Amino acid sequence: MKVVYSDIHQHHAPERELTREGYTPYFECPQRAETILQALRATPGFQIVPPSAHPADLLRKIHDPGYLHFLEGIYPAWVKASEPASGVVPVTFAQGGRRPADLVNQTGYYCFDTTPIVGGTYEAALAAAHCAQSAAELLLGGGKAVYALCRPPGHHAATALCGGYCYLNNAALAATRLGGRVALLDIDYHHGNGTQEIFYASDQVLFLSLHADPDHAYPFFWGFADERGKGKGEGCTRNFPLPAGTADQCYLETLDQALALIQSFGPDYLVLSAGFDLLAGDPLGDFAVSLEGLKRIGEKLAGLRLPTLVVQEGGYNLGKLGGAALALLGPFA
Ligand code: SP5
Ligand code: ZN
Repeated sequence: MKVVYSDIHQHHAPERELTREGYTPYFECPQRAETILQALRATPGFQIVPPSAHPADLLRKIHDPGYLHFLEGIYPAWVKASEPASGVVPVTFAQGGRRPADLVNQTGYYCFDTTPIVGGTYEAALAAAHCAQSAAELLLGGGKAVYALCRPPGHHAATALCGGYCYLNNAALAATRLGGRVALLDIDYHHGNGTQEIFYASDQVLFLSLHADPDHAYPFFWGFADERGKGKGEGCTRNFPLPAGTADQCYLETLDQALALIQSFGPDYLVLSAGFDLLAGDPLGDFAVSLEGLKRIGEKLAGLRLPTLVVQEGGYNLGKLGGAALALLGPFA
């Protein structure tokens, strides 16, 4: 199986994030991708390839031009305005209000939480987007399964919003590049609110997400079961909120419901937003899914026999990420 990876992600390394506990170390760290890469390198059957360069046209199909302009220019503008060089962090949020003219003041207009933007963030997010896009092209070229080892992740990034460690929506880019009918299944512990928003009115992308109930878990405001799409996309978004402590049996039974919906949709491709924070012991999660359970997830998905693009999302237990990638991808290799 081909693994698309770029080491440019290393330039995105915020030293801290603002959480309820104050400033805490940044969970979404470069070692996440490196430990996964190491595990794949040490295992026969995986071929690591760099992304090929791409024009930015595809980005503009899913992201707002003003948002892309902000992401690209905010860090230098922020530093030039004598704001802290440790990173761009919003403290006021637009909540539907108007966009300010000044880039620095636009911060709370294009962010839904305190996810920081540092020097290197845009470059890394762009490289991750290119990994997803290149993976889509490998699949279009006849690959059966391709893995985009993206960092930073993307599923919380919406048309014109960053947040949840995400800036550009890698999985949405891949689905858009693939074209045709795409089933986009999100198994990250957190709801993929960005992906949901991007495809909410689409009948070409079936978005399904299994995640912690937003009633008690981040991102809190989206991912409830009655969010099902709108317009011609009505019914093409399906959410499966799950309780704290969800373990293999409950998870796999819920997954079966999602798989039945995928089969009746009849997609040309499967895109999987793969977050390993669904595993027991994740510092940001409270599920109890085992590595064996994750392997069963991989087997069930491989059993759909669809050309499949796996996109890396979250997962923060550094000791488990390598084994998690092998467990999920093994059945496809
Ligand atoms: C891609 C992804 O998985 N994004 C998740 C973003 C979650 N952000 C919330 C961070 C809250 C940190 N709270 C630390 C609690 C430690 N017990
Ligand atoms: Zn997550």
